[in-house]
Amino acid sequence: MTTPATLTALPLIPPAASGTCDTDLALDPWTIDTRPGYGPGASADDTIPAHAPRQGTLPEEYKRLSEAELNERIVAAKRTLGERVVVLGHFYQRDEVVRHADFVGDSFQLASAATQRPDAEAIVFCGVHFMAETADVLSGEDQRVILPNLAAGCSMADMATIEDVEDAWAQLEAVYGTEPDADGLVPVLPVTYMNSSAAIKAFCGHHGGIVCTSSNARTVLEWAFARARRVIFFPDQHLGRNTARAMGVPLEAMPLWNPRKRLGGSDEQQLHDARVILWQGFCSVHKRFTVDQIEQARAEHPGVRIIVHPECPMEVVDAADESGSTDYITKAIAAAEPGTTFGIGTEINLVRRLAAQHPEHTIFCLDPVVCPCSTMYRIHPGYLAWVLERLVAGETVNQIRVAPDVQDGSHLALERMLAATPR
Ligand code: CIZ
Repeated sequence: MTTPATLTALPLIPPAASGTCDTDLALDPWTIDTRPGYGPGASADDTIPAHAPRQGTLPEEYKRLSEAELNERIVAAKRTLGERVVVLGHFYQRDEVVRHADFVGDSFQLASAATQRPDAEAIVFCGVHFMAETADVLSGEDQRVILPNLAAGCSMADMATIEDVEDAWAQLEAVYGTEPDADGLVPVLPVTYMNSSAAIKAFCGHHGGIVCTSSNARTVLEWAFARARRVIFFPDQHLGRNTARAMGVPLEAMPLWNPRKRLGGSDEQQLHDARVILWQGFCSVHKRFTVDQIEQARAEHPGVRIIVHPECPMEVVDAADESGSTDYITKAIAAAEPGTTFGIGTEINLVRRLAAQHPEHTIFCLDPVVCPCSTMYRIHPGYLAWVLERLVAGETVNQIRVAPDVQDGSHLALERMLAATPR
């Protein structure tokens, strides 16, 4: 995790890019707040659940302020609030927002950072909805977690609803029963990626299961296999598949679960043979990376070191030199010999920030088209200025509150993750 003291704003379109995936990226997020989709960027075409939170209107004055004016007002509000507020900025967030963050990191690092500031009354999470929920679960009872734009969801997290997960579980129990086998292993355990709703984390907590991040997915699967014959992995099929395959689980033992089909689309025998049942979710940013892009990068930059995120499809991970979480990518670049050329397969805001922070290397995004995370894009400095100035005025807007029973179950699943150790 880093502190962003020296960040400067970067232009939206880097010079090497060949265009953007969506002309709406030139619009301010409030112009799309009332539209039914996720907004411009990689997940624009995913289906947003009807119950997903929507942002109410942003007061007009914040829409009219220039970037410089917003910047000044955010700095002034933060100065007035002092230690009473902590601002968290995700790696995938735009630079005009990240420059105001007290901590920059991945979702779990940031949720943990919130616990290091028990004095802060308010935690302003410049990330997406599931991250703010995790911060609410881990932070103190009197702390309030604020998401500057409520419409900043996560299309991957939204691909696993609690209703569909409960339905899948009931079907699996009907197939497997609930009794441990002769080795003491239960038939199936639920494992969820951090990128899931608090309700799914709580489901895992209440059913003996666990949470994982992209940094510890292997350790967590080993933990689960020490207790269960098989796991069902929510919601990212790619992280689940890439991790399990690296552990030697054959692809035939990893059926995909389609919540719209009976038994997820498998038959009973396939489910009995399964080791990892993969929920059919995906990240729309990481799905864009291809083997062709990697081949082109190798042709144009001999010696290039290709690192992709494990949310990328399996053939992309196979074609890369390495795969790892945002934390892995950040550390690998920091530790490399000066003069290294990196082709990176993850979200564009992080890649461009790493390129700016490491002029000693050549760093580019494998996707030539600028297509940021459309839900991170929803957090604009206008919303940040608004929530901070409301705090100065003694009002909390956009608070994320996780219900007490969901908090308990999520906490349990997160605690199991923290206690899980590598074999
Ligand atoms: O956990 C996160 O913040 C994400 C989105 C991925 C990662 O690798 O850090």
